[in-house]
Amino acid sequence: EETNPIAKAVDKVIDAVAERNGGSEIPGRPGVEPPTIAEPVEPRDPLPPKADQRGPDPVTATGQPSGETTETRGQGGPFLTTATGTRLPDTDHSLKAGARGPVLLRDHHLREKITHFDHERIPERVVHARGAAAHGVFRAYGTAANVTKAAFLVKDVETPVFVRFSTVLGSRGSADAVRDTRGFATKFYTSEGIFDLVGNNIPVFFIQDAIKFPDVIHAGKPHPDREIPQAQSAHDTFWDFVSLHTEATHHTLWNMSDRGIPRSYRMMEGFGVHTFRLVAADGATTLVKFHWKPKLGVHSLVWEEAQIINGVDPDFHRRDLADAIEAGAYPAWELGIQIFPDSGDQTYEGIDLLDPTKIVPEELAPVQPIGLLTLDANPINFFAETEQVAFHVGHLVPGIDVTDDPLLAGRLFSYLDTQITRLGGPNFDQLPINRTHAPVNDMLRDGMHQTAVHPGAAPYRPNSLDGGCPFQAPDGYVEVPFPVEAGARGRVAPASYDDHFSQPRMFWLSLSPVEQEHVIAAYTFELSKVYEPAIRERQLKVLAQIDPVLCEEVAAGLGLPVPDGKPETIVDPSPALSQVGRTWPVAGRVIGLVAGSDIDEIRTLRQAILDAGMVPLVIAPTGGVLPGEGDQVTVQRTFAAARSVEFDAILVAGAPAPGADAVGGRDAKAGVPGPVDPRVTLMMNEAYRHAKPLGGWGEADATFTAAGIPADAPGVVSGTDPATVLSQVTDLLGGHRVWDRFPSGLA
Ligand code: HDD
Repeated sequence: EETNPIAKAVDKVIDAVAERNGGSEIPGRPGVEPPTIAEPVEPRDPLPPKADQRGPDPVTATGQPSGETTETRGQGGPFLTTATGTRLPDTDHSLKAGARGPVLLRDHHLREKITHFDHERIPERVVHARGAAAHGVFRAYGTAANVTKAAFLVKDVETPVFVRFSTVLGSRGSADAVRDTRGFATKFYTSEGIFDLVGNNIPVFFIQDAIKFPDVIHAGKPHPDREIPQAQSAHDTFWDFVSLHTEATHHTLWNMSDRGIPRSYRMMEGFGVHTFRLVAADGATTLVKFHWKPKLGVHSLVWEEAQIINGVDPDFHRRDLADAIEAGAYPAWELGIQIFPDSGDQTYEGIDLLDPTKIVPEELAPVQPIGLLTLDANPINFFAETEQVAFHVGHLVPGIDVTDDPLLAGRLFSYLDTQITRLGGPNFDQLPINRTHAPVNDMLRDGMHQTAVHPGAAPYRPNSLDGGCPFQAPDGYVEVPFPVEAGARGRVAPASYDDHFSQPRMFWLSLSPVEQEHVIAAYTFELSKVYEPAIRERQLKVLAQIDPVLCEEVAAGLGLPVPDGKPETIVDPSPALSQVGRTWPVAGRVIGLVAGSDIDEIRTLRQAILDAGMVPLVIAPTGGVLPGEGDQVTVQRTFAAARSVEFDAILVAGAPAPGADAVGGRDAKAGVPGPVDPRVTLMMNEAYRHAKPLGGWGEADATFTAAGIPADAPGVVSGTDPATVLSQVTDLLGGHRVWDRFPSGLA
């Protein structure tokens, strides 16, 4: 029968917990004794990975099937040993001369344990240090077969993938919802070798030449003296650099737009950024740009919400991705390509395809779908998979070639190089998560952390000792013999690279008034954090080149005069760049349900929300279960733990909550009659200001009034029938937010 995947997953978890507890059910369920979680006194099987978890496919270091299973890997056995397999009777006490005597240096187990621990961390990535990843599968539609011979793009071929999302600037422990670019890196384990598409959620880059990468990153990272601020661009060095280096204008504008604060990794677009060259079976070549289009649509947080999230739940995006996959609500993206003829000059409609600060509007070159990516399993071990995965733009397969984009050229060097430090030597390709699924017959030998045992005597070519093997493959990877433009050697760039403002203007003009307002607020916020007046003034001059209204509004916010200067180019907007105005699936959206005293009503609504593929979270003054007859309803968020940012919409049940004096009222223990609990008022008020759909029935109006929410405000649904209110709120969620609620002085 067809049931909601989330409901199914919840049942699965309940069953698994029940089984682990020896057949009894989970606490909070009818007639169940709470389980005792006692320390086992004899070995028993470890818990297997949960249903939502999968590790890298077990292949050997040379790509052959290993015969290994997930269960046989790591810490599966009953008895503790040293790293070399000697059994240990005690790991809780150091070896001492007498109970109160000195610890002895000869304690090899103590030394091994502490030494290994001392080296548990590896250097974090110099950029994109904080990330979250998942396993999945890519299924090709076959529609790219006429432009590329890549085997994984042939119709119906399924390719395992591992995808890592990331922020760029923050360190490993920083918060998720910062204003930043997001990485979107995909490893395709194809039958012809690994293909890595190492992209971002923003289709352009700050710089046109890789030699500037250390500059832009040094400017964006925290100040070198005090290491402040963490994981953000709102500081002097960043704005100093981008106001001087105006080729960064386009990317910076995207960062200041809603794209800089995605609602979820599941709701971001991804872009390969550079133009790539595809090669068909007959040798014909085509230029393309890669796009990932999320099935759930492209959605963002609002800035205040993002800031609150970073304190309340710094793991917001990481948790959201893992929870969705665990619940069976698998995120999916369509891979698409924009196709351009491989003309000699590598331009399209006057746009330089080798300039990574430029896009080609979708209205000029539609994105043509070529396959579907579905993420369906969480990693088993964060370090072994998410941390040790090594992406490289030079991991290419026959049918996909790079272009002469100078940004890409530097990247082709950087990724391999950085992994050698980060992963401790040149054999990181042998780590389980990085192993190709294609057979490996390289002649690379030895080195730190070599795990393959290479047979044979002749790792060189030509040889006769190993029968001449491996032979060069006639169908192997060949670089396209594209002619190189003749010219004098020099540190130069083409004239087209000087246009830094026409596309930022196009992006600005493509946004809806609400989105433009958010951009103005973002620039005003960031520049307010800049101490040096000269930098603020200089950046205003840059904004004047994008748009006069943008510049005036930000100048007004900063209390600075509007500089001279105006846009010099006339451009058409690209409506595809706006995120607002369409309707999207609501799968996985989180609805907060402020419980009333009618437990039947809450039970029914909870189920209705689950049936719609969304996630209900029951909110009540205190934890435990809601009092009442029949199946119990567990409270998932107490007033003390609930904060608006966790919910996409909030429903307030009509009758007063149990233990409260009014709807969402004070804890009965406080015994104070009257006003709505201030924590509920705050929650509702924030949700209102963040333009989230709100609903309530019966006495819920008291809560809205206490939170300063006008009864007739857009997207506030009051009624008498909870089911009708839920259905209207669900419709509103399809548009992500109640956009009319933002004040718009620009329309
Ligand atoms: Fe990069 C990591 C994306 C330009 C040098 N980059 C990294 C990651 C992503 C990108 C998603 C994280 C991969 C992961 O999850 O492990 N980078 C981009 C995009 C760029 C770009 C879309 C421009 C179009 N990057 C870029 C340049 C350079 C680098 C120009 C150097 C010249 N990037 C690196 C790196 C990193 C990296 C230093 C750090 C960690 C790593 O590679 O594995 O090599």
